[in-house]
Amino acid sequence: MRVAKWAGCQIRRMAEVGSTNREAREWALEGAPHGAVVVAARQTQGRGRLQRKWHAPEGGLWLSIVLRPKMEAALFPLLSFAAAVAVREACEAMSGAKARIKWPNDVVITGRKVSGILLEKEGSAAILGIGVNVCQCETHFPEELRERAISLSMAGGRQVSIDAVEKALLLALERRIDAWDFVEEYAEYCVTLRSPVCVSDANGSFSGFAERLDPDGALVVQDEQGVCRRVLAGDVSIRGRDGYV
Ligand code: BT5
Repeated sequence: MRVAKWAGCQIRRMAEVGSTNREAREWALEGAPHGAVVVAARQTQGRGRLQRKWHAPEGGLWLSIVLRPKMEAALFPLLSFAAAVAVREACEAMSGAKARIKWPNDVVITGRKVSGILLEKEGSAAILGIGVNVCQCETHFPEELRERAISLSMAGGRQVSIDAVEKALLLALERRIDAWDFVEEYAEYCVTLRSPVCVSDANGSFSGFAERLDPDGALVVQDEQGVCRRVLAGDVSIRGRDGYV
């Protein structure tokens, strides 16, 4: 099997951490190379976007990778789109179930979230945090997530190995970042595009139709008055009209 060249060139494995993103940020400050990875068996303070919590007990792949890509900082946000494409591919390959992307970078199977991605900046480096539910069963999720979360083992009806997901994911990620050609693949698998959505942020919410992606990853949503509005990842929460996806 092919292995990644730089993704995972150095790996710190931990039994428990607060957040792998925090560990990776600290390592980046100390000079971690491009591709350095922190993996933890469990996180006690896993983080999502917008100060949200990420539930990360044993049973999932919780990793953060330090990236020092040679590109303008303005393009950094696109790294999370590259990651979504890579995670989707790895999830589908490992579970055998169809995996899709919910804008900006959730990966979902049968409408439930199997993976989340958190991109942060640390000086000239990017810290890309990826969480994938791998072998949890339904009762391992807290009550409020049970209807909305899924693991690869649940989706595929078979045991999936966390190590195998890690290898497949690092390889897929490296390929997308090196080739920088993930936009079409993203659009092909994104269930948010060309569908009705409800967008909310700190100032309120509106309904509309997700028309397309701008080159910087912004979602262009036509509101009910026919006005096209650019929606930026990081600022908003987005739902399908009839539920999570
Ligand atoms: C995300 O945020 O989806 C980004 C999650 C990133 C997690 C990784 S794990 C490794 C690295 N270290 C960290 O500390 N974080 C990263 P967001 O789009 O804001 O979604 C958060 C929401 O997802 C929560 O409010 C819950 O509704 C839901 N959620 C939490 N834990 C979940 C889980 N294990 N599976 C599915 N959904 C979950």
